[in-house]
Amino acid sequence: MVSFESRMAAETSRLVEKSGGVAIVAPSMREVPIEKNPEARDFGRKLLAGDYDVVIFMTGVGTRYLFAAMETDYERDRLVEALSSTVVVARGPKPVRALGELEVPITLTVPEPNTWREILEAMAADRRIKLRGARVAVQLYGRTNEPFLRALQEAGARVDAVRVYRWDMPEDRGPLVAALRQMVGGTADIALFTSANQVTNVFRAAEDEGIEGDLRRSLEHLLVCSIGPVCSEALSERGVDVDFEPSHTKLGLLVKETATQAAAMLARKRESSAPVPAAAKNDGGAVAAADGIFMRACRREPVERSPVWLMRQAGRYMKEYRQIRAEVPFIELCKRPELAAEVAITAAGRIGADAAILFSDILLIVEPMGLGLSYSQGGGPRLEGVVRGGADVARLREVEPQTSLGFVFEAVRETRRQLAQDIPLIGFSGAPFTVASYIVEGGSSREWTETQRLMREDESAWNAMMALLTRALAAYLNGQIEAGAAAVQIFDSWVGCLTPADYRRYVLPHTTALVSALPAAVPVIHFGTETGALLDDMAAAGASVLGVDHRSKLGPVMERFPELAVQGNLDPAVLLEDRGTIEKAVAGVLDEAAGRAGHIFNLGHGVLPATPVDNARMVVELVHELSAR
Ligand code: 1CP
Repeated sequence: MVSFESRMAAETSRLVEKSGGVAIVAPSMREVPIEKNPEARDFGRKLLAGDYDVVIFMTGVGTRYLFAAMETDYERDRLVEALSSTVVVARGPKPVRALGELEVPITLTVPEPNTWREILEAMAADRRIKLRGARVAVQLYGRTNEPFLRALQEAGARVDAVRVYRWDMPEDRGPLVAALRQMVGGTADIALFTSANQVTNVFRAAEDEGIEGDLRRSLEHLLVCSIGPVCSEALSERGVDVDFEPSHTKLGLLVKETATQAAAMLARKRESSAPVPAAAKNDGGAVAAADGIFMRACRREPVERSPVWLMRQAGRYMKEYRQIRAEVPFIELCKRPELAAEVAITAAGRIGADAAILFSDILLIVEPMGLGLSYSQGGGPRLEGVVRGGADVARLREVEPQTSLGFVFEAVRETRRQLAQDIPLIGFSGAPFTVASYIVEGGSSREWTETQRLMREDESAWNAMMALLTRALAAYLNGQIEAGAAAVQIFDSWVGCLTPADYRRYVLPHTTALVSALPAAVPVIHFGTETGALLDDMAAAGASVLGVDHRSKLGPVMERFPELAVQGNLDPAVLLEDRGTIEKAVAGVLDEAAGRAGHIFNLGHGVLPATPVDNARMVVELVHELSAR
């Protein structure tokens, strides 16, 4: 349940959890103290000084609030008197009523539909009003109406915008934006609105993020619950149908009654919403995560067949990829969102996978840390300015992904925008250890000796580097989630070189911090290779999906971690064999999973470059066929 409640945020969260739901708390408002409306008070001063010829009142609520703000400084009678000697324009019935209550004489009312165009026309038609050279004040509530202000200026007026705010956006918009992304990405089921102003701010945040359309679409699939008629009216004014109002306008009742009826109401709503054509493209992927088999399997819910995607499904084994790479260097490809999107979407489509993975690389994050990054002809990474001790660590720069890695978030948005609605997009990063191993070794390694040396010989430098990486990776993954990733995978590809004791001491605290910095409702796949001896400790890091390679036996892993979903684990080398061998191996993995809830079929590691694409496609088809329940 997403709650936009601000003042009672903690209380709402407690109520939701008590009723068995998962609370996504996204405060959407901050009350602005009435005396902190500088534009309103400034307006009062200038009005009394006779500085205005025309005053235009746009909204009823805003008019009342403007007066309340001015009255902290000035007597109402004086304000009304000053307005009597100006031209007073009321945009529609609501400001007319508010001005009536305040006993302000109105010079001009505006005909329907009361948009700014009618205001201009009505003023132009009124001989008492001359805009050229006039000093005009426009009362605005919340948002600025730029086109109107511009039109007034173009007509020759000198314009003051008098914006009054009762409710501003929260100081930290992060949780609100993250919740909107989850709604849009389909990882939320219920939206709880507990005031009309929340509706305004939720839509304002969505507009600022450029996802207003996505939000609207997501509200067609989510259960929309409103505390009462005023709030419902605000929603319906925005074209949002309200599914549920409680028996009384009370927060406790809203949560409780919603919780008891949610499952049935959701099922009805989803059944009645129009089916989505298979080829449909959208920019939100609203259905994707909510109902798709990949997301359901991540949550260990029952599925009609096992979802399947392949690690490194986009890459050199695929002709379409090689063609693009013949023209564009790898790093450039990662930095061009429209190309990255094309590669990710083509790959998922070509093999028929149930999920797409962002096209990027785990090492891009080292560039903003101040390390040089390049890729050799063969594709392997090379780093400059490797880190071997405390002094090197001290030189590493703190990463602010929103500025330095914005192209990745743009790639997520672009991929999500173009991807078929029913295919979720997986974001990813390296885990702190695996990224650290490249930073210390300077590139690929098979022994990781320098990494282990630093870890053991200078533990405080190691911890400082891991902590810096963890902060960067948390912001990086959260940015991908905000941009539309429905799940994320943390690749700790090389952590299997450590003993469990070393893992617990040098890695686990950092990976745990990373996982806990991510929203609980977003599935996190925690993957490593050769991790047979580490799985208990890896599970302790807190991710909801454990990725295992082909060296582990899947059945016992699933038995051992009944509370986790498990992803894996066909040997990638099998894809170089003939159909019979592939079929037997796929069936073998499915037998291990034995139809348990929470299995996501994948390879044990990435697709090998020599893999025929047809065989990758064959694996996906076989999984679909053989796992159908
Ligand atoms: O020349 C080229 O075209 C570059 C080859 C390539 C590609 C296609 C590299 C260099 N990275 C990628 C993309 C990539 N990397 C993706 C998105 C594609 C997809 O999966 O569909 C992902 C998820 C990764 C993740 C990645 N990069 C990992 C973790 C996965 C794993 O295989 O363990 C690692 C270790 C890297 C580092 C890296 N980048 C590139 C290569 C060849 C490597 C591995 C090098 C090594 O073995 O040390």
